[in-house]
Amino acid sequence: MPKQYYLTTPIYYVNDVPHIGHAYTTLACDVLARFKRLDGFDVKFLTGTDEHGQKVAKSAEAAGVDPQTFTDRVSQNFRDLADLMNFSHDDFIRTTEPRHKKSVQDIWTRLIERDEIYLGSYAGWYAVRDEAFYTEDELTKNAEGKKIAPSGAEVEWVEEPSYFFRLSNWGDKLLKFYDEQPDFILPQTRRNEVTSFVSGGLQDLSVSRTTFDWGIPVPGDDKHIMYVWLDALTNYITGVGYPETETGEYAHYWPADLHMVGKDILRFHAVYWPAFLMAAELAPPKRVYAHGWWTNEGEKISKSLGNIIDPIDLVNKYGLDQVRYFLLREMPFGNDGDFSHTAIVTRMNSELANDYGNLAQRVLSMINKNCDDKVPEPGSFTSDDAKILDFIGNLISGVRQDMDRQAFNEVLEAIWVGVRMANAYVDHQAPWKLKKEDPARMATVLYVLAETIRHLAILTQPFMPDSSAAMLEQLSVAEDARTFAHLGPDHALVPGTALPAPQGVFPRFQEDEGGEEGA
Ligand code: ME8
Repeated sequence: MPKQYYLTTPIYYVNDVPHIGHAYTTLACDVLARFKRLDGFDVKFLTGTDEHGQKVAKSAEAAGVDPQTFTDRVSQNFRDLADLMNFSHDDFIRTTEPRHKKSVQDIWTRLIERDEIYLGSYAGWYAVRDEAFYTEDELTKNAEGKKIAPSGAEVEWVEEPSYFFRLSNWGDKLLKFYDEQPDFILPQTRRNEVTSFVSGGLQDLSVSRTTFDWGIPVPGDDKHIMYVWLDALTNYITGVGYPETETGEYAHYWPADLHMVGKDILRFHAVYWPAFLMAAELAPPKRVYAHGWWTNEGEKISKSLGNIIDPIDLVNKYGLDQVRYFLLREMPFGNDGDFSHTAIVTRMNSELANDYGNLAQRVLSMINKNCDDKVPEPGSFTSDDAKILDFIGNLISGVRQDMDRQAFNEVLEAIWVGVRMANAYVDHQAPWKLKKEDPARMATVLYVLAETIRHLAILTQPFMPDSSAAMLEQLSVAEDARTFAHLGPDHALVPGTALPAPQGVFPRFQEDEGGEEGA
């Protein structure tokens, strides 16, 4: 039986068009989902949109349309982005769907039944931008003298009847839980942030609002709608068929293996969400990974600065797999990083076009010209041949460990050690010289290289699905022979197999023409 792996992205607010930050989080999940599928796991990958709350209601009002029409439109932009980026999610959830309303009302009822929610009234600060409550001592003032939250969002005073979740009861249990599951919050630095917040003492959390109505009504008291974060977080169990827990997808996939989020929303995922679940007597997820923040040429990305990076523009300019590669290669996952034109062009041209693309192009052209368009027949392997074949055949074990820590940049770095080793091997063996001197040895060298490229292309599939497929097609590797179970010598290329005409896969970016040049 394959082992299951359930991973999720945040569900994005439909107040705005998608930008590079949204594409980044979902890309990381997509790469992980593809990796796990190739590694034999039964994967469920969920993404979607967060459509209720005051922030979305205000955006709809500003756009002059009713919230449902507005959310239908903006949610579609996120699905279009997913198609553009070649994301392989298994489900796209919208919090306005009936299945989700049913799920949220059910978790609410479970919390009421367990006396984890009580009716009171809230008087305090609220930031619509963050959809979050703040205490006075968390606030500072901005240049205009307005009170702001640590995120920079302006706050407003709110006074209304409200239901509260007894979060104050959960501090010790959460600390015990973090202790028992040391990898629950990654990276480790973020874990310390959360534990010190929880150790500082937790207050009960307001979980309903009464001053607007764009949300899911509280069962039995429909003057109240549920706090948008309780609504939104519950999507992760709606996605696996909750409230049905005994059979079906919930029984199969829950608890989730990974909630991938940005560092801005860690507290909601690592404090509130496990507390809600434990209070409802449901299992908490296994891991929350909070990644870092992208800036644009050194500046914070914001609508008001007018420097939003549109993924559509990036893909049109640089190419899809180039963008996918760059985003996960450029910055150590977990850290903040800066997007710049120079950085992406440098990576495209040096690592993709020169190192990897040229390697494949050189080898495949030599095979095409000198080996009758067929996988060459190797003779016996020298120690140099065995060394590279052995290295490349075993890369997966380290890569698998890096992937399980979400160290995407390290995975790529490890694969590129293989790429550089292959380039050094070509230069050293100089097959073009062997053509006259020792054609049998040339065939062996080209075979070793073709086998090396087969491995590299199988390993790069999660990051660059289309380009890797194009490379595997050029080696006539069948579609059902491209999983990680096909790595190693047992599934090696069969000498004599006919190969199609070689084609460049990774073009160089040509600055002067402002576009791409065929390789
Ligand atoms: O917070 N760099 O939705 P949201 C990297 N609806 N990642 C970025 C980024 C940047 N500059 N900007 C945004 C919400 N992100 C809630 C989530 S989940 C139950 C509810 C990514 O539309 C990052 O993943 O504001 C961040 O956490 C997320 O977008 C916030 O998306």
